Amino acid sequence: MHAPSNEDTSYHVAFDCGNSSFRIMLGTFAEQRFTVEILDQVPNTMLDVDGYLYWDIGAIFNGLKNGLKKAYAKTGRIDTVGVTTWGIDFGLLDGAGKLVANPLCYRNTLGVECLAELSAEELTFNWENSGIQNHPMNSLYQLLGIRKHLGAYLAKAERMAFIPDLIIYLFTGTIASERSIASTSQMYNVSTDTYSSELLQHYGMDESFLPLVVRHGTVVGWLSEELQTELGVKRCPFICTPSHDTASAVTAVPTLEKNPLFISSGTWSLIGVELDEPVVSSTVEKYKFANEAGVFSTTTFLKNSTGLYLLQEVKKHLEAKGTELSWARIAEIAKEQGVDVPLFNPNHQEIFSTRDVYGTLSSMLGTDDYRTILASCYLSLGLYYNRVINDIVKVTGMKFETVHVIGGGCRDRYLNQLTADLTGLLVHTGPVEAASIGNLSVQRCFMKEDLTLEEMRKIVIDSTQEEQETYHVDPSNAAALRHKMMEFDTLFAS
Ligand code: LFR
Repeated sequence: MHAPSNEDTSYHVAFDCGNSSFRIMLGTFAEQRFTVEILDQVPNTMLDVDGYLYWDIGAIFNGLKNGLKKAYAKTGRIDTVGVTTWGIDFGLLDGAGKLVANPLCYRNTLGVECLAELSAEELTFNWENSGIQNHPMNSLYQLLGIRKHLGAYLAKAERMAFIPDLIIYLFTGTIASERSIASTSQMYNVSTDTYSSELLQHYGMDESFLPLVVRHGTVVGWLSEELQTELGVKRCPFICTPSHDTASAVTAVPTLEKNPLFISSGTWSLIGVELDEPVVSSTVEKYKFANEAGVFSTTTFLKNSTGLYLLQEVKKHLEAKGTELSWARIAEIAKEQGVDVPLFNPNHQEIFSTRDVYGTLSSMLGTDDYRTILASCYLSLGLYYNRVINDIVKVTGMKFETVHVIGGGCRDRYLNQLTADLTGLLVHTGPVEAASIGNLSVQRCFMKEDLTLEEMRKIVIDSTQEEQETYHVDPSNAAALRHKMMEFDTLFAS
């Protein structure tokens, strides 16, 4: 065990990288509580090169370096660092350890065609050997798409590193991964907790191409000497944490109940339940759930849904047209419009692949009135949450009283209330910074090797008490919503 420094306070940094921005968070741990501060928030942008979208990893690295420097200047000591990012995407490295190109973004449709060509048997084979639902953006299908369309790019590559692995590599020189991010690739078998040799063999891939998976709580590497000099920051360890943001966020669900039901709400909404074991059955395959790997040995059994991306894109469109709306005003407009609005499936393939979300929504909904479009986005999202929660109940046989909404999206009071009214559940919200707090909690294993998930959640509960809220069902809307639920179901009947 590593002794904490002579004082009782320790300082931890979480790099929390999302699709729309990345943040450098400082977690100060004292008296069994974390105080979390955002030191920097930098917009994350995609680069459009020759029709493909790439992440600007150099800009991310620079922003994170500045943040680390800031944290050190503030505290004079950094005990540990952890990284958490969106899932699926990866960088390719050549034999000399140099990036072949910027990492491609999952919003490219590279995997769509490859997935469409697979037979039903092959799709089942891929599901059974991973426990992850077949989706064109999964790293497996992106790699097949790269092989087909960007062969030269792949020919130079000797290994891959998922985005958080890549970030840790740039800081420490060590390449390693962990189970939560590896599971988003669909090349990891969540039942055996190793990469799937069956899948790799089937698609002619070598395991040495993939980053080695190490255990949560262990040290991945130390800040490189070069960066210690460049940044004037003392040597500090980078800890293996759940580096997929969903897994970090679920670590911070503020409850001690077993199998909590959650919605991790951000650009994406991940609707699921924490389980002790994956469930890889034909029923689950049919309902298209994924058994993503969570913190330690847990499973985050979930469905990926487009989330606040819809509102982000409408907001962006309106800004480009000269209408600036705050988030509070957006929610207010949607609420004013009410629930008598047209509906759409938020996970329609067209919405995933288009670069003009507003235009696509407008033609799907048959209106160009942005107020109606906003209200449709809220209601359709809430209805989708309800549908998925009903499916979770169906396939797991579990019963729930509460759904925990965590992450930035839980600031949206109108969406929280709609979620309560539609699901009939208590909606418990917070923490907003779930991914960072979950990540920081696992970093504490460096100080206390045998820290349990329950102990971490006690820390989270105590650290975030003031921001937690509960929403109760408001029965006044019940009849209108029931009608909308039936209408929504017809969108899925085929
Ligand atoms: C959420 C998330 C989802 C993944 C999507 C794209 O932030 O990580 O789990 O499906 O982003 O990577």
